[in-house]
Amino acid sequence: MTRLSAATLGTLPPTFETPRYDRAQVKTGVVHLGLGAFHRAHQATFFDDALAAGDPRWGILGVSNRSAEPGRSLAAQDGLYTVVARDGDAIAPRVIGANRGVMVLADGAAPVITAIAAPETHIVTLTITEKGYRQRPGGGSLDPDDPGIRHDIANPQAPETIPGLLLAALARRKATVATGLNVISCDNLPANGGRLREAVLTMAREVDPALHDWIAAQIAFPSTMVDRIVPATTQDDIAQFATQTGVTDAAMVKTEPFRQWVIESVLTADVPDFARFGVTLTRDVTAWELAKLRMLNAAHSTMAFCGMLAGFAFVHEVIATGPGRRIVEELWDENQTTLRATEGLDVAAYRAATLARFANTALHHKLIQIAADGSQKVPPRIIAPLGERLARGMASPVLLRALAAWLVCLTDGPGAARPISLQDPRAEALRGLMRGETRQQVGALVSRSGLFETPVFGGDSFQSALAAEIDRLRRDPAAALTL
Ligand code: CS2
Repeated sequence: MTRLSAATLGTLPPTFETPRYDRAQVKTGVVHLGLGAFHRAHQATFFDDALAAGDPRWGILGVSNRSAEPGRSLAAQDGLYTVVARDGDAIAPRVIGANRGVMVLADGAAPVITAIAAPETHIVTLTITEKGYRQRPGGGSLDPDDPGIRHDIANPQAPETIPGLLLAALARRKATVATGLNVISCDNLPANGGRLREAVLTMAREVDPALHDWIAAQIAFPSTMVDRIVPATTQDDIAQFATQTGVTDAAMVKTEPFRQWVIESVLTADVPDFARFGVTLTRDVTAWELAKLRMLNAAHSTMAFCGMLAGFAFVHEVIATGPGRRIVEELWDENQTTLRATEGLDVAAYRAATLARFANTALHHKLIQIAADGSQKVPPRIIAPLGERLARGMASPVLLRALAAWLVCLTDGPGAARPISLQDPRAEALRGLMRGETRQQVGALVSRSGLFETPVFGGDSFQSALAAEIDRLRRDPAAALTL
């Protein structure tokens, strides 16, 4: 058995793709905030492409929020790890050499601030999940009442939130190198870059108006669409990979062959030649974001909530059933009416490709993983298109089903027919609103959760229909996928 490291790199089986560049020459041009599996399987592969193309500026300093992992296992392997793309029985292992070190934010923000302000840093990428943006409950803008945001405005030198960290780092950059920077959000929320910019500028306005103006002029916050399915890698995956290849890699990430990155073409300063590595640069990223959120992500969430109620555990199991496939297709029929056309986006082809990706039996993508953080994910994926269709007088039985299934999963704890325990920062608050008989629960939720921003949800016919759907699912969760 070979343990992946710099010393063993030359001895890996020929099926392994390995870094074709001199790692000793690589500089740190990227600071990534939120060092999880998604970043390592997505953005890092594009920067690794840039290194392989002979541009040594794009090594990555990874910053993890709290966890000392994956820093520990990466350090033990000289920063190397394998991205294992699986499709059915086929695997394509690619060793990524772009990582130049790991910091843990919980150990102190100061070194991260220094790294972001360093002259050779040109890009900050972020995967901090929807929660990290500290938006108002329904999304859309910074929540000025968020305790972390209030803290950071009062103590800009000692930030607790990511927008606050960026602000502190940009203040340092302005005072030192004074050169521009690209801050590239890679999270699944609409107008992700625009929202991050608004969050940082809102805080800057309070803290230092001159800094606000400098950031507004010098720092690019492109919005992006990112796509690669990266289920949590398990110890079993690591063991199976070792058996298949003879290589042990404690930091490997499993994923699918597909990857996609669309970046709004507002980049400033130095960036890799992104287009050469398959990245789409466009002025119109919104159309792509909507397609991703309302087709792929909305289908994921629908399969997760309905699939769990019906007793399934994995995406590929749901999509292998007639009702599972049908609910996804009909959801797409509904949500497709809310998309925007843009050059290069072929929705029919996107649907077909996404269906095939869901059917990949090698991923073992857990429904419970997708179902987490519904309070952050359901508004852009389900509630927003539902509201748009409602405003146009269109019935949306599948969106309604998905919403009801989420609420049933969220509220029916131990003792229910199928107890499900969802991770969600707002779970307690939402459960607190859902008391009394179902129609009352729905009324309280719509008026007081902040999740239903537009007045279209105020009508009795919508609320009664949602209540009826919730009752039906509580009575017969096994039928949750059946339309
Ligand atoms: C998933 C996404 O967990 C989830 O919410 O829908 O992580 C999804 O796998 C990615 O967005 C795919 O690019």
